[in-house]
Amino acid sequence: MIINNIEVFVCCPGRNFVTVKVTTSEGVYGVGDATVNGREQAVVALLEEHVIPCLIGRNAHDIEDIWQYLYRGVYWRKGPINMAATAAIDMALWDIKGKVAGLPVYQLLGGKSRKGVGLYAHANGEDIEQTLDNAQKHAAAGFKAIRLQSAVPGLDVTYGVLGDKKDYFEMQGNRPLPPEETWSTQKYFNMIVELFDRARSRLGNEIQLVHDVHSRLTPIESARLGKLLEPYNLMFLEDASMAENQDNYKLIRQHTTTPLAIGETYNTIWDCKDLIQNQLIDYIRVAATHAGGITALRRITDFAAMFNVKLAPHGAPDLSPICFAAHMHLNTWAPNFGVQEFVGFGDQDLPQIFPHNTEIVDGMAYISDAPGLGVEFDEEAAKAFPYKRSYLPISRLEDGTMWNW
Ligand code: GCO
Ligand code: MG
Repeated sequence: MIINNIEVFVCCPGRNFVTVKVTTSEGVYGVGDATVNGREQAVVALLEEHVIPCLIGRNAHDIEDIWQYLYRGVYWRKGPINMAATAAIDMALWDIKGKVAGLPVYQLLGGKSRKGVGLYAHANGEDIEQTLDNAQKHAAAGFKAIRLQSAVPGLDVTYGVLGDKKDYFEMQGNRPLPPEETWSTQKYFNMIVELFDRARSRLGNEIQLVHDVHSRLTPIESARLGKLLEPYNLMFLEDASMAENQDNYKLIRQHTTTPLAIGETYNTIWDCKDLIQNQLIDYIRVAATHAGGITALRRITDFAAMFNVKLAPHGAPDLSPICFAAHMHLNTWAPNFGVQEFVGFGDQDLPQIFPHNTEIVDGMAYISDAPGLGVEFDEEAAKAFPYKRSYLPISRLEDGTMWNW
């Protein structure tokens, strides 16, 4: 089972996706997701020039050794570009191993820990009323957990909000330069408590509520927010603050019992180690694509289990259905699974390029028993959607100071 070819594809069905295909001497192939939003071609260059030449001729079954080769064997370790390249190869190798064994990847990880995977849907709106209308639609469709993001009055755009207040979902494949947005913590605080207060009145106490602060607050502001939201019993508050300095979360934790989640930008177990072992968070939100693939996430998940931290993988639309499939296998196996973020499977272009059989019923996802990852990549269909340079927005305070987007 020798690796004899590795190809990299970039397509843009609304947004850019970087897909890796590893083919073996027996003709069995596997696919992996290497998408880093706004930095797609950097991963392509790394793969083509520096990673792929080292892997041709190796045994495709040596997943762990190849992972170590790409991590330990590289002097310039870690980082999103490097770890996304490693991740895509790793996913493709698990896909191959599953196909050869005739088993879905979750069986190789240890089998099922649950019947299905609980999802949280996104509700957003141009005002609180519209956000809650959308949340009610998700609840009526069976979702038990819902993320609420509402436009901040007085700001032109708000993270996570669609329509006229559009932010990151729309036009993703058509931003040749980064759009600029304004942030005001004061204006945000004037809206956010009312959002959750009215959410509990409208939606009742059964629905789990999630909110993404998207790192806009300082640690003491996050602590205050967590405290203000305690009466509304959130499932978690996500990215309350940046955590390059992991001690930030000590400060937040001292002040609030609102559960905390972080990790979508993390690339290795080292980025989450202090937060997990000091029990400063409740959910770890790493993505298989950005933190080194299935091999790495399995290790992070086991480590997190020792400290009552649950796995809640990132599920934004810039992660391809291949990454979603990798998460489905991890979530189906992980004894300490929490919840999976879910934004739908896109319009018909996406399912046509990445066909799969995951079923969604009543806010739960059920994995298919197809061998490997259970997701395909249709190279021909992808050709109709060529790469377009596109950036995420950047954020500034009202006086023009650069801020965290
Ligand atoms: C989420 C994330 C996304 C990111 C996006 C950036 O919780 O879903 O915060 O919305 O902003 O993935 O590429
Ligand atoms: Mg997030």
